[in-house]
Amino acid sequence: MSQQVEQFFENLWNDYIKLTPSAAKVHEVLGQGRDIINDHVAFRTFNQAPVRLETLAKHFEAMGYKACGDYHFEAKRLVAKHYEHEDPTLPKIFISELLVEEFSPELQSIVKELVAQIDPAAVEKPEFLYSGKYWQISSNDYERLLEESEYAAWMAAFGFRANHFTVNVNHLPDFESLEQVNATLKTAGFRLNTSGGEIKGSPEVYLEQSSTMADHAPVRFSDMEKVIPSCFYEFAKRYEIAPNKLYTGFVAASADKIFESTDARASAEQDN
Ligand code: OOG
Ligand code: NI
Repeated sequence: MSQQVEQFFENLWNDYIKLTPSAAKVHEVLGQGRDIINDHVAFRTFNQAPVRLETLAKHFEAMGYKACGDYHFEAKRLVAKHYEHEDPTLPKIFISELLVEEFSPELQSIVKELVAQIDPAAVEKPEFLYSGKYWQISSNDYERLLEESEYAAWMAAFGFRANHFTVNVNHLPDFESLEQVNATLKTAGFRLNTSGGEIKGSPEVYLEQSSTMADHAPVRFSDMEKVIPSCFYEFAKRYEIAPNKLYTGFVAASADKIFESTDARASAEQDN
């Protein structure tokens, strides 16, 4: 791995843990001092120039990543792609984008106003991928987005950065199963995303996934500060699709539920 690529992932991680302090605790609890290998990192964006999925992906293609899978989430009005690198120590990359034109004119106009504030030259630098947001947004507009799309509201509040990292459970020496990982996390006080069940997927689809509910972080809106869900940690166990060959793709039905890890309304339901 080149030093530049290594530095990129280190910067991405450092930005992520600022908003996700529990990530350090996840490493402590699951790694017990040993390095954790990440299966993938996920990014979110809008399908609007200059920040379309394909434009952001160019940074990964320049690092040697190749486009591998396409996904569509009809109810959430999102599409996604995943990228893989031939260096097995590098995480896969999952990038989704919101299909803005499928929402109300009001949502479209709020989002377009945000995106218009981005200098297209900024997007051309790899640092863009952990540079946060380029706009001011009122708490009212945030709430308005939240009514239609939790994803749009998250993007408006946090901008461009890793949405989550994902522990590669196959590489955790002390854990045989995802159940065991989940039980250890719950004992340590973590709250897991239970949408679609604690474990999404199965050996039959060659991938099992779980995730924490997002941490909470203070966000400065133009009129006030609010504490809202920020980023989460995911856990993935992969199964062999052929002898000695693990499945490397994603599972749309499972991913659909993982998106809800930043949804405070889903977590409020869990509390009831
Ligand atoms: C992405 C959710 C999907 C996965 O691994 O299936 C996902 C997101 O929440 O932005 O990460
Ligand atoms: Ni993920």
